[in-house]
Amino acid sequence: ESLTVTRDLTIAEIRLTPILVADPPLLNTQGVHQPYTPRLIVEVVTADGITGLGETYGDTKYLELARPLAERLPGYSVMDVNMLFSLDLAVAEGRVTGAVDAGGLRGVQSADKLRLSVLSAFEVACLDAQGKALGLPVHALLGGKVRDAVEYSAYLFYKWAGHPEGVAAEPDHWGAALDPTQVVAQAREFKERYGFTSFKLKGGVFPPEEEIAAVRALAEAFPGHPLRLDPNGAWSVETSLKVAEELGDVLEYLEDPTLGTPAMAEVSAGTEVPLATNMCVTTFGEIKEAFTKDAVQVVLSDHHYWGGLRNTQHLAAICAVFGVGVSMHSNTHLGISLAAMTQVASTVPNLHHACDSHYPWQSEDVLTERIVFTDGRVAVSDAPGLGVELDRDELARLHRRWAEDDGTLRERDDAAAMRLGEPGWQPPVMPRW
Ligand code: GKR
Ligand code: MG
Repeated sequence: ESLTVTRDLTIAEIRLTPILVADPPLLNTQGVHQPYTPRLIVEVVTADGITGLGETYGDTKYLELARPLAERLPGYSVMDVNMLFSLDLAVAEGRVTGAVDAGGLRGVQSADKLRLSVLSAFEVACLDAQGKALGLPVHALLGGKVRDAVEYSAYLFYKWAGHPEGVAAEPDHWGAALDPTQVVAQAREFKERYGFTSFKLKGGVFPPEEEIAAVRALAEAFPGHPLRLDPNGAWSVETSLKVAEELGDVLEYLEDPTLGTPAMAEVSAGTEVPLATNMCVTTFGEIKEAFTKDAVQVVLSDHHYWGGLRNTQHLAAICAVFGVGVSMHSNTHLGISLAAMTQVASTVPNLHHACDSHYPWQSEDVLTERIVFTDGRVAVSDAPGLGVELDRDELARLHRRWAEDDGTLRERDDAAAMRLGEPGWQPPVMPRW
């Protein structure tokens, strides 16, 4: 059957919808998740009425970049993805300040990274529209899938039972997780509900001995299951090496034990435990130093800040050349991002570690059907585009929540959320331990 495209692929309209999505009180080294997290939903509409979907961070700084971009794109084709990345967006030079990146959980905060985080949502939306126009899944546009399902790991968090008293929030059923027994109970529920067989624990919350005990408890409860611990750089080199020694027999990898490539390289030189990162290698410019110093053995892409699905493939190719592993980490996100992760992950031959996803923590989504994990995997959709459909009522409801917010929740700020429970709390000076 020949493929004939008779549709007009010109971009007629871009719709940007900032939303606030419910988020449980998940703890990390920078504080705790706010009850609602901002996300931005991007719709690229073609002259023929095809709508492509994208999703990215929704803090004001991202919105401010997305708006002028949205005005410039009508008239271009959804096929013009390379052009999209060459558009000169007016981003402030130098480092971006402020809480926009949740206080440093995702590495260097540069203007270019901000630009790429916004562009990625437009790239994904264009790919979704292309796929819908051609009747092809996004993975086919990326060269085709090499697997039919993508494996994810359970993403375990220390958490409070609920957001602080008096703070408007959606309740969640997960309960508290503040010690090894509760962490194991959380892991068990993840396994029962979604079939995950590998586990990542977000650390950097309690002193290392307590987190070591939690990982040990997981190893005992789930023998042979791959385990990771990610303190987001909260430890010194010395502490990192101690943790590596104590948990070396059960860890698949340690994720960002310490901050910065030189310190990661020191840890790497002193242990056989592989190190993974989504903090010291977060841009193409950071690769050379890290790989030359053998600072990391696995790079975790985030297609948002790496600049989309094609850049994620470029990253994977570079990692392959250097014999460095590649996988993906996540932030609070909805189904459009999960669909995009799954599509690109299905095309990466050298993806040998389960990706992690926050998705099970999100009780809300803007899709008509939630994406399902079976045996810890998401089946790779072969439907046109990303294979997902927007639930306009939910989108409108979550947008109303954003519109009605007094501005306090429009910027993700985990430290501010922490202060509501513990007045005066400040993010620790790193390394904390
Ligand atoms: O959502 O608390 C969180 C995570 O700590 C997230 O912000 C990180 O970027 O999941 C990420 C990670 O792997 O470091
Ligand atoms: Mg991480």
